[in-house]
Amino acid sequence: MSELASRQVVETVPPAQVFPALPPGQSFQDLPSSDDEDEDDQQDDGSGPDADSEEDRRLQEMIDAIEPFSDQEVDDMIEYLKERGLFAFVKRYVQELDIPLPRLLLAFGVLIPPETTAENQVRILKITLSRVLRARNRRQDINTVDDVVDLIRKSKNIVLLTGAGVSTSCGIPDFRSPTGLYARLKEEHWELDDPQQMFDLSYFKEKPNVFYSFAKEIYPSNFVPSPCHRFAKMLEDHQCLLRNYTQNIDGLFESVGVERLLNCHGSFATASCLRCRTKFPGSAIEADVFASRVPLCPLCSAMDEEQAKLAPPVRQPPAKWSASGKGFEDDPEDERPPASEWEGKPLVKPDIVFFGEMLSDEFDRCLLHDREQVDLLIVIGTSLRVAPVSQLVSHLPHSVPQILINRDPVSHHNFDVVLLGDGDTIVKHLVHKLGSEWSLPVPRQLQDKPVQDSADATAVAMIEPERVAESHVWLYPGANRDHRWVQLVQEAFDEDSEVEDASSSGTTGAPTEDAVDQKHLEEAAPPALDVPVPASDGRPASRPRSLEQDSDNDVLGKKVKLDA
Ligand code: CNA
Repeated sequence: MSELASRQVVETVPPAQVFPALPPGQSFQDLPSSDDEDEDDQQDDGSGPDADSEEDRRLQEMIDAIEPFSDQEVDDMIEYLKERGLFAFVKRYVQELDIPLPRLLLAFGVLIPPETTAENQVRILKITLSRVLRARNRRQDINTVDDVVDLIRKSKNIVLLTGAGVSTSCGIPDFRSPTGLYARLKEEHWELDDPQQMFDLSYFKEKPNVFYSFAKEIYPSNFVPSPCHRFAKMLEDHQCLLRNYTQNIDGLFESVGVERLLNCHGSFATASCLRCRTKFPGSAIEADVFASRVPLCPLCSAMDEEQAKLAPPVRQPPAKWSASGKGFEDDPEDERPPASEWEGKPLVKPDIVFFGEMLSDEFDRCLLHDREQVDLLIVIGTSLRVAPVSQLVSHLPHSVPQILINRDPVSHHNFDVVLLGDGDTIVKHLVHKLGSEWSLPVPRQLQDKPVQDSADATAVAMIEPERVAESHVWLYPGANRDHRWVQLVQEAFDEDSEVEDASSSGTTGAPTEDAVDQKHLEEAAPPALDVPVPASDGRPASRPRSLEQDSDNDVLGKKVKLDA
């Protein structure tokens, strides 16, 4: 049976039980979109400078009414949140210590009007904590390729987070690379306003033919797993893979035998009727996929036919016709033509998660369990732009080392070591450095063919990644070295060394490595919401600072897939 059917149940507390104080029917997942926040924020009350100072006075009064936390207490809270996670934080500070939300929010620099409803307070708390979680600080003690090799060698519970980039060398395009699906869909003039519509549930219901005229390109077939897939299997064989969270739907990790696998976005292994929800094996729609045909549910279709045969022919009672003759007077709905030729048809869709669909609860369960075990995170081949999977990196304890292996930088998150370049080359280089006890398993597709690996071995041994200045960023063949983020790192570290030189001759004022992190975060930071931020003693800053925009506004799974 499929991966979807074989759910692994991990004993842990589901989020709903951690938030009993939530108003009934509410969830931490029904936050407003960033657009809503924008609207709220940008409403101009038409006030001038006088109104501004009046507003400042009002804010000051509100702040004075709240007992402030000390700097140390705020630091401890942030530390607790980043290490123990959002649910543990809420349990401790909201439920056990019973701190009123306005006071807690003020500690994080957010002042809310007294009339804010309980429901909105919870909503704002969730946004605020998520933002704190997203600002991970780099570990300064992990910088080099050798550090990465040491970490792999000694870690017992590695979490892998993988994306489309691990399968591009197998011939399956990713979404966002210059040769990826989005670029192609734009070029090839599909009837799409936006390439994401190809994977949008509402669009699918309206025009399933568009998806099915394309699906064969990503349908798992005779692809051979890449060295990145084999790397996951190697970690599993060495008993140090806690779980591979993959966003991929191509079945290649299964094909190489990885078992500790979570298909976060589902897979083609099964398909379901959108009307009666019957699940079919993926093979049932395979012929349709390759023939670019929309599969319909055989059960519903048979029932429809049966009903059509049994139903007496519809007789239009002339007395009820409208004067215009366009439809029944008492049922204007009948005048509506079907929205599309597919409306009402029992469409079958592969069980891959489209934009607009929930992820399986298993994502939450696994993440809640794994965050307590993980000792190393390796992210390979993903732009980290699809929530909620992209948020996994923020929800693991922040002190756990995080490594990125990718062609392009991921500038909205701080990894400890960034290995940029072709993923296959990088993992082969790491395996080479790990030593003779480690090797990539040969996939069954290659077992009876001469393996290129031995020829590769010499080439791999020769690889010397290039370090970007004295930073934690290393460039391998295939790296997008022209990316602005790489240049920023280079500049910041060049300045750093210049200032070091200068300071040895008496000058001061170096941008530190932190400055790079800050710089690139600012670069990637979306527009801001004006929210008052107090100074650390709880007093307001002269002008409110901002919360960064929360485009994916989720905390822990069970959420629509959004492209940030
Ligand atoms: P993405 O947004 O297209 O990002 C892919 C990332 O991989 C980019 O940052 C590239 O720099 C990087 N990359 C591409 N090729 C390589 C390479 N050879 N070596 C190293 N890095 C490389 O895709 P994401 O995975 O981040 O987005 C998640 C989407 C993509 C999920 O919803 C998937 O279902 C979806 N998707 C999956 C597949 C697949 O299953 N193979 C294919 C296309 C899209």
